[in-house]
Amino acid sequence: MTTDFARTNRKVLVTGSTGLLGSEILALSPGSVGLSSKECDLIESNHAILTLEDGQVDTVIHCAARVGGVKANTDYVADFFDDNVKMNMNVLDACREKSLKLVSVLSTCIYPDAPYVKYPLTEDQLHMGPPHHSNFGYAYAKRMLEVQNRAYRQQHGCNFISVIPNNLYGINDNYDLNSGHVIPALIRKFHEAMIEGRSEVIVWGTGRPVREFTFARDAAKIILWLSENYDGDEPINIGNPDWVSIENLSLMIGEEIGFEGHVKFDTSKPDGQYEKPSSNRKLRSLGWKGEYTPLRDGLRETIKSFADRYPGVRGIKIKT
Ligand code: GFB
Repeated sequence: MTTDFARTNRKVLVTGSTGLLGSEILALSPGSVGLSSKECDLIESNHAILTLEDGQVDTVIHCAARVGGVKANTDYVADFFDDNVKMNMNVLDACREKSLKLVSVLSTCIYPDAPYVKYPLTEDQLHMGPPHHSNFGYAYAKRMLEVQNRAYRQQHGCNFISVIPNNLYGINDNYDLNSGHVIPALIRKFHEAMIEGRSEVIVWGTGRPVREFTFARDAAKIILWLSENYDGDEPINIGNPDWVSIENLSLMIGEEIGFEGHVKFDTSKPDGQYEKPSSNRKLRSLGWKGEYTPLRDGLRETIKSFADRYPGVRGIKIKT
C-alpha cells in the first residue's frame, strides 16, 4: 500500500479532464492522459478509449458527466439522466473491451433522502430509497453506474470501483449563475456586487440547508490513492465530513471577498435537499491518512483564482 497520499504508479486516462475534478487529477498525475469532451463526446462515442495503444493506459478515472447545481438538475432532469447513462454505457463498454481498471465518480446527492436513511450516510444505504426530487434524473443515472460497475465485475471480472464525493468546489469551476453550484455562484455574485458598488447580494432559498464541501484537489488526491490501493466492489465515500449552513457559507464568502453589504434570501429559488451528511469511516479504515483543506482556506484559494482569471468580472467565459 502506497503511503504517498497523492501519487499513483498506474497509467491513467482521465475523462472530463478539463472539468473541476478532472483537471485537478491531471495536474496531480503528470504523464496521465486527459480526455476532454472536445476531443471525444462520450455521449456519442468511446472511440478515444478503444483506440488507445495497448499498455498506454491501465486505468480510466471517469470524471466526465453532465453536472450542475440544484436548478439545472431540476430544469433538465431528463437530459441529466440521458447524457450520463449514455456516457457511462460507452465508457464501461470500452474499459471492459480494453481490460482497463475503472474508477467511477458518483456524488452524495444520489443517496436516498430522509426519511429513508440514517445519517451520516454510509455506503450500504445507497439503494435504500428514492433520492431527493430536485435531482432524481442525475441521481438514478449515477446509481445505475454503481450497479453497472458491479454487474461488469460479476459477469466479466472487470476491476471497476465507485467513489462518492460530496459537494466539490475549487479552481476550475463553472461560474454560470443558472447551471453552476452555490460556491462559484456566490463568489461571482459578491465580486459583481463589489465592482458595481451594490450593497445587496441575492442568495437562493432560505439559507437553512446545510452542505459538506470538499476542495476538488483533496478529492483528486484520494481518488488517485484509491486507484492504486482499492479493488473492492463496494462504493467508497471520500468527502470532507465538515458541514456548514448556506447562510454561514454566504457570510464566509462575503467576508473573504471584503463585501460590507448584506445578503437577501430569495425563497422563490429552490433550497434543494436539506442535508446529505456522509461518513468517510470506510475510507479511513482502508488506510487513508490524508488531511482535508479547511473550507475557509479552500475558499481563499478559489476566490483568488477567480479574481486572477476574471479581473473585471465582466466578460466571464461561461462553461455551459
Ligand atoms: O450547489 P447547489 O446548487 O447544489 O446548491 P445541491 C446548494 C445550496 O445552495 C442549495 C443554495 O440549498 C441552494 O438553494 N444556494 C444559494 C445556491 N444561493 C445559490 C446560488 O446562487 N446558486 C446555487 N446553485 N445554489 C446538487 C445536485 O445539489 O449537488 C447535483 O443537484 C450534484 O446533482 C451537486 O450532486 C453536488 O447541493 O443543492
